[in-house]
Formats: sequence, C-alpha cells, structure tokens
Amino acid sequence: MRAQIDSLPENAKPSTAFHHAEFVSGFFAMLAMLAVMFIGRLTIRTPFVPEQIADRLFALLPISLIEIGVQALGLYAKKLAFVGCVLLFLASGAYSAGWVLRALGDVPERPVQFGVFLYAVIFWYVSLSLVIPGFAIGVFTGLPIQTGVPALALLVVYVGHAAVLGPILKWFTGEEGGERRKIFAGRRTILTSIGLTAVASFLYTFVGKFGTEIRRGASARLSVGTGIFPNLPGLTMEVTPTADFYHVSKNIVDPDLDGSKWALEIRGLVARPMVITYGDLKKLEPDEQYATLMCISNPVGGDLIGNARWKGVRLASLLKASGVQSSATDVILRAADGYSDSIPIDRAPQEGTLLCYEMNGEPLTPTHGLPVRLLVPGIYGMKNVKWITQIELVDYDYKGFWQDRGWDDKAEYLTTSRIDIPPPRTSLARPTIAGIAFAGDRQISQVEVSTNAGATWAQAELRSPLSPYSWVLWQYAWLPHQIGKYELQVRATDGRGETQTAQPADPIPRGASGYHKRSVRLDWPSSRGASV
Ligand SMILES: Nc1nc2c(c(=O)[nH]1)N[C@H]1C(S)=C(S)[C@@H](COP(=O)(O)O)O[C@H]1N2
Ligand SMILES: [Mo]
Repeated sequence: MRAQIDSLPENAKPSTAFHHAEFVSGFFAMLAMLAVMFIGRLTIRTPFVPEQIADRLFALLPISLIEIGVQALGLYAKKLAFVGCVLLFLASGAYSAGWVLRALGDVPERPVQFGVFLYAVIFWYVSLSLVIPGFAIGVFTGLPIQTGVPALALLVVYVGHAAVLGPILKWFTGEEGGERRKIFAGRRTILTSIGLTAVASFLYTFVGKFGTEIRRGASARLSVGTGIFPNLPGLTMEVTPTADFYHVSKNIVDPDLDGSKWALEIRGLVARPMVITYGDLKKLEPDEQYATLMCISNPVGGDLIGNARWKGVRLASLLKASGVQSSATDVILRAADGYSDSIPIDRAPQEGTLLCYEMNGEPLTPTHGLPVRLLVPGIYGMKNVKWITQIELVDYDYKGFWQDRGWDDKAEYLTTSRIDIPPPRTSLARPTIAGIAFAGDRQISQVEVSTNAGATWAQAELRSPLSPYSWVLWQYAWLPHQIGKYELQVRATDGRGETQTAQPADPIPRGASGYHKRSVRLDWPSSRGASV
C-alpha cells in the first residue's frame, strides 16, 4: 500500500489516501475539541455536549426502555450512554471532516471560510436548541435566545474545531500535500485510535467509579434501587430521632398519664365489651413496624413529618378478641384530652395499624401519647389518636374533633415530596439534589427532579424504604453547567402510578398539594467543590 502511494506522481492525491487523511484529521480535530470542551466543563462550567446528550437521552427515552437498560447494565447504563455519546462525536467528527474540507474548496491552507463557519454554526445551533436542557434557543423551541458565556464558549469551540481541520489535514499530508506521515497511514491506525479512545473512556469511567466507592468506604454504602446512596449531609435522617419528631396537639398542656393507672375500654357494636390495662396490652403478641406520620396541616416542603419505628399490638387482634359485630363500619377513638376521631373499620386489618406503646425502641414520651396511641398508616396524623382511652365500634361515620372544624374525614395522605439539599446557596461543583417522598400506604414508584423550573424532568434514584408505610429517600446527581440561579422542583409518583398533583392547595381541608420548589444560587466552585 505504502509502496503504491510512493510510486504515484508528486502532486496526485490518491482518493483513498485523501479520505483516510480527512478521516484522521476529523477524528483528531474532534478529539481536541472535546478536550477543550471538557476543560471548559471543569473550569468555567460550560456545557460538555456529549454529557448533555446522554442526560437528554435519559430524560426523553420512555422509562420502560431505561428500566431495561438499567436492569441489564445497572449502574453503568448512564455512563455507557455517556461514553457512547463521546464516541458518536468522534465518529461524526471523522466522517464530517471531508464535507467541511470540501466546503473549503479542498484547500487546507485557507483560513476560516464561510463553509466552515456555517458548519460550526449549525452544529452549535443544534447543540443549544435540541440537546442542552434548559438551554434551548430560538426558532425550534420558541424559548428566549440564550446568550452569555456558555453559549459563546460553545460557538468558539465549534468554530475552532472546524477551523483547525484544514491545518491538521495539511500537517498529516505534509507541506506539499504529498507524502503522509506513516503513523497516520492505514485504516488500521484509525481503528486503533478509536479503539484506544474507547478503552481510555471505559477505564476513566470504571476507575472513577471504583475510586469513589473505595473512598466512601463500605460502611457508608447503602443499597438502593438503581445506585449507590451515600449519607448526604443535610438530607433528612431516614429514622427520625424521637427528640426531633414533630409534635402536634390541640392542647396547651398535654396529658401526662400514668401507665399503671391507664385502662382502655372497648365498647359499642362488639360481642364482648372489655377493659384492658397496660399490663394486659403488653402481654399480647407485639408487632413492630416503621411508619411515617405527617400532620394534615403540613405545608408543601414542611417538616411536620417524621418516620419512626412503632411497637404495639395490632388493632385487629383486639377487635377480634372483642368480637366485632358485622354491622360495625367505623372505629371511634377517644382520648384523655377530650380529643376524638374515627377510622373506617377496613383500616383495622391493615398490617401496621397498631395500638402503640413504644416509639424507636423506647416507651412513648408524654408528648407522643404515653402510654398508648393509635398508629394507622395511610391516614394523616390527625387520626393517629394519642393518649387513647376508649374504642367504640359504630355503624355510622363518626366526625371527630378536627372534622367539626372543617378538616377532611377520609384524610388519606396525598403524595408529597420535599427537597432537602442543596441549600439555597452552594458552591459545590456537583451538588446532589436529595430529599424525601411519601405517599402513605401507597408507596413511591418514582421521584423526578427538575432543575429548570419544571421545563424538563429527570429521574432521581430511590433508596428502598424501611417499610411499605415509610417515606423514601431520593437523590439526583446534578451536573449544572453554569453558575447562576436555578429553580429546583420535585414530584413523586405513588405505587399506583399516580403522580402528585402540580395544583397548589392549602393544607385545609384535605392536605397541602403542589410541587415543592427551591431556588438555588450556584457560586463559583470552591477548591474542595467536586464531590463525586
Ligand atoms: N389525643 C390527641 N391525639 C392527637 C392529637 C390531639 O390533639 N389529641 N393531635 C393529632 C394530630 S393533628 C397529629 S398531626 C398527631 C401528631 O402526633 P405526634 O405529636 O406524635 O407527631 O397526633 C394526633 N393525635
Ligand atoms: Mo395533625
């Protein structure tokens, strides 16, 4: 092959040789461009377009397809998509070089010409309008034209890429356009270059991942649905310490009952009315369950919510012992403070509906209902009656203390989610967005995050909850590409596939709804900013 080329006349350009040179030039010009872009990404946070495409793919592809990918490839699905996008860029650079060069009129020495500029601008426009979330410009999307450093930097990078093609080709083909350097000769060299780049990208990805894990240490590693879930400073603790657990009651001074004098009366539509003491209750078969409790007056993003481990006796077993009549439809719960409420009898058999005497391994504290309270998963705190003294079975819908004051009677938890971190101002280069999501007894199937005020949404990773009645911690690895102000939003979907409503509503009468939003100001990264 080489002998053949050498034997050709000086000025002749053998077409295959020229194509190889174009291909190789395009490949290296693209490699150089990606390197510049990557440095920009790390320093001034201009977008790294292949990364944005990978992100975009994940945002646009149907969830079922992503699930298949994630199931087959696990953690690596997204990283592979990223590597794939980088390779795609290199390939497109290699194959489009000829087109650009011919736009230059086959004269590699010419400076930046119209053709080159057009090529770069098209590339730029497509990147900005189709690929980069929250960055879309003009005609395709109707959104305002994005200006500023990131957009300009990208244009410079693209034009630079196109402009260096000519010189690179000239360099490869030699001053006279004749003999090419041997190293860039055959197809094998091109394939080797691509192969080496691929290997390097993979190494980078895998070494990066393992490095991160080793640093985190085995103890901090927690298993989640699709990824590693670190302990994030500022993220809500999965189990709320009793001392930090929110407290709500109608009282100015709460009851402070003595367990040894306490008794619970069961009456109404039962075959065997009875009175049980604290001692009797503790002798019955106990059950233990994690469950989240939230007050119906909790605003969106509020903190009248907590998750604890509850221990007690199943309401169902007490009702069974007392022989509930078939006509009973409602269970009234009355308390030592004069408070009362009711739950439908269908809720009684639910695993996790407990008459509790312990919270997080300790006897209930006076404020949380000492000696016994009801815990009924799926229904707002209001109906989780504390200081309980009497249970009455009735055949009508009993309206409790708060229903008399306008609050909902069914009071089933609305699906809700909250952003805990980052705080409103951060200088982390890669801030993790994380928080909680809760849907009562319906579980959480998906949490989505938006970093552009709801224009686009990305899936967060979920930590498997402690029980079907517990909140779910979620996180999203955010890779912002510029400093400035962002509006973060979160929305959760319950186990039945229903996404929480975007419609804002006040807590009264049915519980607050709407997405939790947070404006975050990103500053220039501090030296210890990169948290991988
Ligand atoms: N006896 C009694 N039980 C009560 C209340 C009350 O005022 N009295 N308040 C209810 C309300 S509105 C809520 S949100 C929860 C709060 O429980 P916590 O204080 O253990 O978090 O208790 C419920 N149980
Ligand atoms: Mo409440």
